[in-house]
Amino acid sequence: MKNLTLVIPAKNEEYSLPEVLKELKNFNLKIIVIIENSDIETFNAIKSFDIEIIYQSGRGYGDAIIEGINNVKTNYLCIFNADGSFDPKYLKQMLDICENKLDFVFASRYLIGGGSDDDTFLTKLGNYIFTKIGNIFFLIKITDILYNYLLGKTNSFKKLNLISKDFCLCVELPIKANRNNMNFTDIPSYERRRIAGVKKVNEFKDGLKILFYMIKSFFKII
Ligand SMILES: Nc1nc2c(ncn2[C@@H]2O[C@H](COP(=O)(O)OP(=O)(O)O)[C@@H](O)[C@H]2O)c(=O)[nH]1
Ligand SMILES: [Mg+2]
Repeated sequence: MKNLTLVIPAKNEEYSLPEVLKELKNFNLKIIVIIENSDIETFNAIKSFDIEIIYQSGRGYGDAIIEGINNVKTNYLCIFNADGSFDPKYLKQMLDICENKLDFVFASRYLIGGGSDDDTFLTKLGNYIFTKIGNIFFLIKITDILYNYLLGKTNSFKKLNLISKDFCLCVELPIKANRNNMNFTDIPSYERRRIAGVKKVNEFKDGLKILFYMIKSFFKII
């Protein structure tokens, strides 16, 4: 998969990310990891791997992904997590489905054949609600709006002009893809438990931010 780059935002992932990178060694693809410059532990844990490490100039999950996307040189890229929850066995299938036909392929935990060992009651509920809002108010035909495990054409990602520095990026992306009449689909995917460390998403704070983002976006204030 020489034409694919993984964009991996990472924050305090010194225990998980080396395991993730070891697993990815068999896949023959390019990897960009984006970290804050204060995150010395993660840097030290991954500096011996054959990857590109970028220090983000801003802060936040979305900010890291945007900086990563801007540095991709291959035709395809995939947003990938540093915590071990994304299974790379889906990458080839996602690339095959996407190549020459679609702008994006989203992985979904909620299609038959998918699932999760990492979902809590709250994240599952939140995801259900936000996915439904996406389906009903934005006519987005995907089944797992917050997972943000997606592969697509690098040019299509760049065309979206993403601006969210935080977890709102997860909804900004499909909303803008739909508004730009881009073509996408989703496939079932199983989410594994994170290897170590703690989740960075705060169900309430980030959930509210995402809700406000969707309301503003619906009324085209953003
Ligand atoms: N660079 C950077 N990475 C982040 C930030 N917040 C989360 N991440 C990374 O984004 C990915 C998803 O975050 P995670 O805590 O696992 O949230 P989840 O989506 O609920 O599983 C992980 O690889 C995190 O290390 C951030 O502020 N900056
Ligand atoms: Mg995670």
